[in-house]
Amino acid sequence: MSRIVIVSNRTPGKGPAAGGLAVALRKVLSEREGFWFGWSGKLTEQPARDARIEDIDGLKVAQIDLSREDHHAYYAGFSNSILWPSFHLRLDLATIESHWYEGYRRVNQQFAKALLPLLKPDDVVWVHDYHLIPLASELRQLGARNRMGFYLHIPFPTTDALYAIPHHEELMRDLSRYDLVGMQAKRDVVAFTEFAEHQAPSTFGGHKVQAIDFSRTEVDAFPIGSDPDAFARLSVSPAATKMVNRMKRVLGDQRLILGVDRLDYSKGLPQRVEAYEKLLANNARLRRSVHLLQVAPPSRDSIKEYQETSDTLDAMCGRVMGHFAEPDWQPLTYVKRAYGQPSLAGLYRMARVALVTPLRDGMNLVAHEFVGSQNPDDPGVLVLSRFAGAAEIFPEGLLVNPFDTDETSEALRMALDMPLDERKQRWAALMKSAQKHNVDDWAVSFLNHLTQGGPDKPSATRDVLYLGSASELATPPNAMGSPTPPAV
Ligand code: ADQ
Repeated sequence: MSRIVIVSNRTPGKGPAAGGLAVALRKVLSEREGFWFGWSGKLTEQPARDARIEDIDGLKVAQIDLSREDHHAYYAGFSNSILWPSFHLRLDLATIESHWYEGYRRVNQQFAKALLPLLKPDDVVWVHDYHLIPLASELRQLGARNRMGFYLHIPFPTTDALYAIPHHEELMRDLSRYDLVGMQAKRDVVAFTEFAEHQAPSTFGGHKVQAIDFSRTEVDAFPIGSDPDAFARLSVSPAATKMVNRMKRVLGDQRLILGVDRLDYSKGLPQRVEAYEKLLANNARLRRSVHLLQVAPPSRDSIKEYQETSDTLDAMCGRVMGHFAEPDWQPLTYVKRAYGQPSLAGLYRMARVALVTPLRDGMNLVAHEFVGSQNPDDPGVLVLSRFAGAAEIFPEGLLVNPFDTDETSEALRMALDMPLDERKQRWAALMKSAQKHNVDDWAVSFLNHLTQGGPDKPSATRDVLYLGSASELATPPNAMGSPTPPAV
């Protein structure tokens, strides 16, 4: 059986994996031979060309360091100030510095040069996320003919937003060098297909560029999930119960409305607080009987737009507190730190309502984790954004337009007033869907598709010839970097 090589921006660290995705991918590597490749998290002035190979908690990991300058251009720059906002349709929040693309490309080249010597000819390479779109291209330019798959963890943009991204044509050509491209939701495949079928090649500089050929790249939706049964167990574990008891002491019989997110402008946090504010303003009877807990640890806080979102949220929470708090009642708690999965599972279980209202999101695993953690005899209600990929598989949630805070506020009221029978009915359907889309099956399904073609199926290498630059043709198509890769 061929080895699996997982590539992501960061390699997993020591200790228990933080999320379901990392657990599922570790499981893949515990069941099949292979290794994980990525950035070590270290910045050095002159990074070594070769990867360091380590055994981390029984997992084979190959990692490289990056220079500070390249990392900034690649990560905070091109990936998170251009690709992230554009793919989330927030062109207003994109900052375009043209030199970042070179750093992004350089890091992908560095990944390829360090990975190639470790690859055996029949290894299957699974690349994760928008930081590494060019990796297959770079590996193929160096002669790799392996089967390669790419999974996008964020939404695919509309064609207009894609055209706003500098070098979008090269990036799309890079995607065509993968054998399989996996998206979060059907919506993303539709957006991709629209681009693929109606490309308007740039004629900038008078050189009309040929359309990109996706005929050898399979593109499909692979909706990612969590492990709902593990969350069901975790939610009644001692650590979860400790959190539940702590919260019960504070809340008494107030009903908990819960938000759990990374602090990111895509998650719609200010709109969510505004919807809650409207709920309290329009339903005086609910004051003192509900409490909003928003858990949102800062992320990417070196980027200005993230700091601004954080400031906006601080101000909005302060406004709601100022308006509605009483000496003996607080309408909300806003916690800017991350919690481990057991504590989260406890919070999910005790929440009457989960507010999962991103303005746009790939899937959103918090929705899955909340569903998994419910008490079947007294389940909470999921208020879910239509613009999360999760909306495609969770129609039994109360689906809202998160930009319309009146609608979200009304959905909140309905959720709080929902009779037990209806809550049970909706939750049973949600749980069935969460189980059907569990993360282990997701990984197996993606890898089955990727490996299905087998060694005889030609991989997406034709663009080596199609692009036709002298440097690319200098490497014979079947030349591997090293005939005897070091043992990984
Ligand atoms: P994220 O944007 O990080 O993921 P999400 O899917 O909601 O968003 O969460 C990922 C993980 O982070 C979950 O396991 C969750 O428990 C954890 N997490 C979130 N907030 C937390 C908090 N406050 N404290 C502790 N843990 C927290 C990206 C995409 C998503 C896509 C996933 C997976 O943005 O759309 O579904 O990757 O592909």
